[in-house]
Amino acid sequence: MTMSEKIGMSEAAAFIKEHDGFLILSHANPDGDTLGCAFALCRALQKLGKKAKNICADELSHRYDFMKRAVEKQEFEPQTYITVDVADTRLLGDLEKQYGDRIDLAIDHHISHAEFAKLLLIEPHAAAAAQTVYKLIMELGGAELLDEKIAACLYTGISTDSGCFKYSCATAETHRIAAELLEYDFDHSALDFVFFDLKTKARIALEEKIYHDMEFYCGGKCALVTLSKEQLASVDSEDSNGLSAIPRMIEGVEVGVVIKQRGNGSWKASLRSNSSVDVQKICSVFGGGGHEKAAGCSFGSMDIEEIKRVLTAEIGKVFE
Ligand SMILES: [Mn+2]
Repeated sequence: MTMSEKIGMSEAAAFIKEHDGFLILSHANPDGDTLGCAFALCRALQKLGKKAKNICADELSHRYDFMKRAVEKQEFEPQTYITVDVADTRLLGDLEKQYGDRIDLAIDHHISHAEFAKLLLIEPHAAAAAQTVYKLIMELGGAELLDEKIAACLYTGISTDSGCFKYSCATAETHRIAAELLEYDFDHSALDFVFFDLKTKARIALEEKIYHDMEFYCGGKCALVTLSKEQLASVDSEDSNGLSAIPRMIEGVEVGVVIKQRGNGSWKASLRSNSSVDVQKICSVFGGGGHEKAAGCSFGSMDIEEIKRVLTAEIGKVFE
């Protein structure tokens, strides 16, 4: 077990300048933040004359093609390992075994960050890890290093993690960084359309099912929906992202819960809070984690009725 050291922006920049051969790792079931960070940092490092590439355990949706085009394909033996937006090595998926214990620098914004890397650049109040990567890139090369491709990647990270700037995690700093990014020439409106408005027919059918099957607990303060692996089979993983936001859109609901079944039969619950309820705390009871207003936990292959019972009982405690 290596000791982790928390560092600041200038130390992280110094570390990067002293090293080379970077492999940047994103979390499995990737989202706009982990990929936006990885591709933006990769491009910035390549522009600094470093060898850099990034990987993810899972395949990327075509929505991220513009990010792929931002980096050059480089072949080399990695020497320096950086994770972006990865709260725990478990979230690396199939990459955990090979890389989990050799991460040099973790750049993250999760309160529940597991401190697995030698160096930690953690900003727990950032709406997205992309905010931290933005500051790191500015530290490395300033506004000249940043360009429209890096800006588009970072903007996507920030917009997707903040629900298009709607979530309470979107602070003045979030908006200031986004404003700086918008100085570069990329079509943010087209990105927002693709990431927030555009839906496949399979996704619409799944949403229909969610509204139909919604259950209410805690006197209507908790809305819950379960999605079996059969129900999820019709959509790809990209289409099943963001479903967790749906139950909490109902008036009177303070905690929204979506429990999805994985291909192997195990269940994963995603909790979203509309109020002062700290769902990170609730999920930690079941070994999970995340943020105050968005968190998750896993239940293995337990009986779904039992999962619903223990989870809603725990949620009910905060309303007592
Ligand atoms: Mn994130």
